[in-house]
Amino acid sequence: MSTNTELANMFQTMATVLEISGANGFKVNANVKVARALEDLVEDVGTIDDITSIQGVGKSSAAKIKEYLETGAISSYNELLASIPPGLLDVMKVQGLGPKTVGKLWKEANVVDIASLQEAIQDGRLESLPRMGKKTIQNITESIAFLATSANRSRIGVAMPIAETLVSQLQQCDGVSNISFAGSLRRGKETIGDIDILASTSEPAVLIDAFCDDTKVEKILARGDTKCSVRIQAGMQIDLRIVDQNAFGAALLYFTGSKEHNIILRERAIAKGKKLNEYGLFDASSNSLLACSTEDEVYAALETPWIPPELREDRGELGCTATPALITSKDIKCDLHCHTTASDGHMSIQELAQQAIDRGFHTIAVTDHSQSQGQANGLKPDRLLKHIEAVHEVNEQMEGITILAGSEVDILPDGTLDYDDDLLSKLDIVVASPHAALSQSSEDATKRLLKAIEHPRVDIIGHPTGRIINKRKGLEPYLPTLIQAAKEHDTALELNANSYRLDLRDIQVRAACEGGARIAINTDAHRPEDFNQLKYGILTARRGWAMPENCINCLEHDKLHAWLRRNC
Ligand code: DGT
Ligand code: CA
Ligand code: CA
Ligand code: ZN
Repeated sequence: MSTNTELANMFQTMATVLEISGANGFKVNANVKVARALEDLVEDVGTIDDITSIQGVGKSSAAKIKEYLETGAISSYNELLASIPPGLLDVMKVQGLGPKTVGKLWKEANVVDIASLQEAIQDGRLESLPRMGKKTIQNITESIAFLATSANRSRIGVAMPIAETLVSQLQQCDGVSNISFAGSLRRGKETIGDIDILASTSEPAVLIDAFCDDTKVEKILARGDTKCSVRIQAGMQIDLRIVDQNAFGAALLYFTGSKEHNIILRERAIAKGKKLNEYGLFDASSNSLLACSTEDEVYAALETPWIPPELREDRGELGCTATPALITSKDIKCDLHCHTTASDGHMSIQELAQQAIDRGFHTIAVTDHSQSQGQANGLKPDRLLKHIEAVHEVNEQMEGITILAGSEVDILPDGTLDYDDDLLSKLDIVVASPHAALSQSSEDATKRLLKAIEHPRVDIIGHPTGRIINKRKGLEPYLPTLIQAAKEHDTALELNANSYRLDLRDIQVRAACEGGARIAINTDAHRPEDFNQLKYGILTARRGWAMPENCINCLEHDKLHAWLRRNC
């Protein structure tokens, strides 16, 4: 974490603690402002001479920042944190509980942590408080359960860059012949418990030193000759294992998992008079090592096609007679859900189009937010009409790309859309997404999404459930009904590639593809770097067994544009 981010988090925490304690709004806001200013700062705060010159940072905050830069701590931060029960910050993570409510729960119902919150729910203390209806308490209960299942797992978007950087650094160490990450990360799961790295080297000591001395390492948990575990600043654990070069394939297979996939493979080995473990594949009678320097060799020796890591979940993959031809990043030829500065994006239409050209896309869709998204600067009808014109103008000017004038139109809670049909018919593409009322009942959610799927002007349902990984459960519609309707009306269901969303999720993607509905893999880019999130969408699509023919972003230019006109 950068110093700027660390400090920003501390100021945000101070604001939260102050608000929980009932401090006046002015003090709270001052800290929030400093946190924002630090987050937006381009240069490292440590290189700035006069900290008060940063917009939004007053004298007393500047003194705190200085104290941190000099001593690594802020005494008033520690005092403030000590002024409330430490467990209250966990209570803050419960969806729907803001600092003011948490303060009330603390002072009026003796809630000091998640456990006492649960007690207060059970013994009825919570219900006796004002504004704590049955529905609210039900939501709190569900959110606590959700938090428990997501505890200590990092989003793949956090874990992947850490692992990729580390692997490419360690690769440079003398003697390393093979190195790869394994585990759930290699399988492309949406959340990662810990990062597993596997290597073969003639100089184990060099590699282990480099691993343990890495600047990101906060604590060495275990350090042996062939196995090390560390915890890094981001709070994640990383395991490094050094294995024999001749058995790298078997080790990679073992440590990629999943455990359930491995169990079936081991049974298959036994049935063939062999023995499979992390050290290799052996002949059961002679105990001699069989060829297993690559995974391919191990699978081949078990008369099984190589299974892509994303499928290794014991979901039928070991019944395959050939390696499934899953979708890859190279198959993606367009992005159909992106934002510009017209709503809450940070790119102009030109910049967005240039990003698409740089990525070799034939088409890019400009889909800014619709009018009810006030906080995202959603477009009122008159602004949308002008925006459509502006997009078409840029499309005329720029060579080598088709730019679609679209919209990400809100699906309102009752399933109606945020623009009227006349306006919708002026758009080249419509992505309809739910943003509000995301805790409505399953039944209502199904009706709501169904109505949007059936709408002749809708091309894609954007992030269909609205879930946010580790934060918000989102809608829980009855999927088979939606998939059937999506197939009938040829409306695509999005797999939003942003690693906070990955919505639809892997098993839902699989159900959609098997049910004959088409998916759309879009980045929902707001900034240039968001396009790099595509890989998480691809990993999730592969986990959902998606092939290029299941995805509209794989269509060639003319086929895509014919599809967009299918209801005209
Ligand atoms: P995670 O870290 O919770 O996201 O999930 P994984 O799958 O990375 O699990 P992890 O880190 O505990 O272990 C990495 C791999 O090592 C796992 O996918 C399969 C293999 N493995 C670990 N323990 C066992 C075991 O007891 N039996 C078998 N067959 N494989 C194991
Ligand atoms: Ca792992
Ligand atoms: Ca592990
Ligand atoms: Zn969007």
